[in-house]
Amino acid sequence: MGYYQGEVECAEREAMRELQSKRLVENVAHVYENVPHYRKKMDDKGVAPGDIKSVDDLYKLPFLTKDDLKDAYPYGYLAVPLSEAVRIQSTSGTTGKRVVAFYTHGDIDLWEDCCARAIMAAGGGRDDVVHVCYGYGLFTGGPGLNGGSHRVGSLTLPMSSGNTERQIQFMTDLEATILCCTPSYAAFLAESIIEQGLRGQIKLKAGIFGAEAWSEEMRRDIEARLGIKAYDIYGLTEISGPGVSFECSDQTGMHVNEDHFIPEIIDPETGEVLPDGQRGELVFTCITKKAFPLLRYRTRDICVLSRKPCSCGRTLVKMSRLMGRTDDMLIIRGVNVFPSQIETVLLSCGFQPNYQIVLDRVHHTDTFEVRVELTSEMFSDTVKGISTKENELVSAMRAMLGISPKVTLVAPRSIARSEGKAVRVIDNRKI
Ligand code: DLL
Repeated sequence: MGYYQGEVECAEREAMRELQSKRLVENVAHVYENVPHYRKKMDDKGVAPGDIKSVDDLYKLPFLTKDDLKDAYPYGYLAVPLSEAVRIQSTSGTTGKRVVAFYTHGDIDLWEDCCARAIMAAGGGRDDVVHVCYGYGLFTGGPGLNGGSHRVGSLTLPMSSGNTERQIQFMTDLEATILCCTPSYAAFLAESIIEQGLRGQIKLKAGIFGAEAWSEEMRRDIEARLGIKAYDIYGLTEISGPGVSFECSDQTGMHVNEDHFIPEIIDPETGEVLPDGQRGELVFTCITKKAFPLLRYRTRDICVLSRKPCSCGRTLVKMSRLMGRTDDMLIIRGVNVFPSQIETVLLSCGFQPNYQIVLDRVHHTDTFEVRVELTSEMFSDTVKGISTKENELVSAMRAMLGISPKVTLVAPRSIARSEGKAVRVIDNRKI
């Protein structure tokens, strides 16, 4: 499979470090000059732009958090005059102020390049038909993959989310070959396509799925049901959107577009930088963006970085599949639980990843229920058969998590489907 920008995607490590250092020095000066909030942070820490001479000095810079951005909402971190900013995108946050990210023409160009790299890594090219059903509008998913697909020269279907009937009709009529959406929506589309007996009519060969956590088991399940190869893609609005990193044919993690975004892994408690291979919080520094170039932004996403050679030939550092977020980790009766662990158990026990975690607190003790949809085949099972399945799930979850949930099996299709990011947790605890 081809590269979109092979010279950077496969650059020698030393050349990449030099490029990063040069760009870092430039962007630190740009931010110091144009963003009073960050200049104050640097001054408070006693760091001057001149102290940052190469990537080795990155650790000297102060961190930025989502709270910093919210405190300076909306324009506080805009680093160019308004006359140069041409676009905003915004996070899907449901509480409080959203984060608004700004783009110059150049920022959009580099973002689209990153998405183009992802599409080519998934086997896309001029002859492909790319069906984008990430949301368009403030969410970055639709605009990002749409732009990347144009750059590659693929025919782009700007479907946006919703209206599953219409999605399937366009997918079959226009013979879409690459599907871009959240993994939960891909699973739902697969379910609907199979139910309608249309599996033979789809021409998909690949999917580019991201924006939410999904397990290896879910990947294999979607791949089998749609007959495609499924690629992970990662990104966040604050850093640009999808395409901060993308998976290649090796399917063992996502290559970070580190000529634009330098990743670090830190200990979320102490802020100390951790070596490759250690699990911690992912931090990004933007070295090319101009309108909203965040430096050392703490993503709250947990993963591991690896620089082992990759079979695809790219030398870009790889981040593992996300292992959770520092803030979506549930603490149930004192035990750390990630929704992705539950998904892994469900798929390995023959269920679909249609589930909801319901938490409450009764007499000062957490209650922990996992509602799981039966598949249509299981639904016709005997009552005894169903209760055996429930018990199997409880034991498998106990083995994975160290605590036992109450498992309630519910009718097929009774848990609301999401067209974007799935809502997995209902936490009624008043803590
Ligand atoms: O979700 C950007 C995106 C769009 C990525 C389409 C991939 C595809 P936000 O709405 O700002 O941006 O949410 C960012 O979503 O910090 C992660 O916690 C999570 N996330 C994104 N991609 C993945 C992934 C978009 N591949 C937040 N796996 C991030 C797991 C992901 N979680």
